[in-house]
Formats: sequence, structure tokens, C-alpha cells
Amino acid sequence: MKKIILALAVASVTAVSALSALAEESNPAIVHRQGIYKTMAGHMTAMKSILFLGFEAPADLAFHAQGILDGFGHMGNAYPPGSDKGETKAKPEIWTQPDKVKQRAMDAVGAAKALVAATAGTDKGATIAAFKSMGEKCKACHDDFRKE
Ligand code: ASC
Repeated sequence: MKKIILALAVASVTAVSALSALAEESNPAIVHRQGIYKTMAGHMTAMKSILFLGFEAPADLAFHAQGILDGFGHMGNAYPPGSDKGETKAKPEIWTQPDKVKQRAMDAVGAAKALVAATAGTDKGATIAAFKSMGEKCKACHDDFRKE
């Protein structure tokens, strides 16, 4: 009985902290946008483990590269009007400089396509180069449009 009560207590504390993390952000468009970026960052982290940390799963590289490219496919509807209001690191310039945003996005999509192409082969050096280029395009957009 004690064990059950303890398990229930742990489960409810976990549930409450997950809910309160969500409660900090009430704008669904921001929750969605951040979720998409987190999937992309997760793919980058997984690729890093394979390319630099010795995790042996070369066949997974193509999956992660495709996941990053697919993530960019969701960027178009990730910044609807009103999604500047809330807990966001998005700078207001995103909505006032759409042409520049588009250029940064196209650069990043180009890098993601090159990353997909590199991971279709077995040349680790080529994949590392494409991965670094991807990171640079991520950073270029963050520098202009993401608050630290
Ligand atoms: C990543 C990641 C980013 C970019 C950025 C590059 O792995 O999650 O947002 O690379 O850090 O500077």
C-alpha cells in the first residue's frame, strides 16, 4: 500500500511539473514552433554523437538529415500573426524583415538538402563538412533573429 501511495505521489508530482512547464507558455503557436525546433536540434545532437563522439550508427545519419530538412518544411506556418506575443526568443524583426528571413531560411534549406545528399553516401568527411555548414546556417539566422 505504501509503495502504491508513493508511486502515485511521484506520478502526480511529475504530471504537475510537466503541466506547469506548459503553463508558462500559453500561446499555442509558440509551443508548436518550439516543438518543431526542438526536433531539429535533437537531430543535430544525434548526428553530433555519430560524427564526433564515436557513436556507431552511420546508417542513422540519413534519417537525422531528412528530419532536419522536414523540419524546415514546417517553418512556413510556424510564425503566424500574434505568435510574437508570449515566452519567445523570436525577435520582432522576424515580422518586419520578411525578405531577410526568407533568405536565411532558403540558405538553411539549401544546407539541409546538401546534408541529406551527403548522408546518402559513405564519405564521413563530406557529411562532416555538410553538417558544419548546416550549423553555420542555423547560427546565421539565430544571430539575426533570435534573442539570446
Ligand atoms: C545545433 C543546434 C542549433 C545549431 C546552432 C549552430 O546543433 O541545436 O540550433 O546547431 O547551435 O550554431
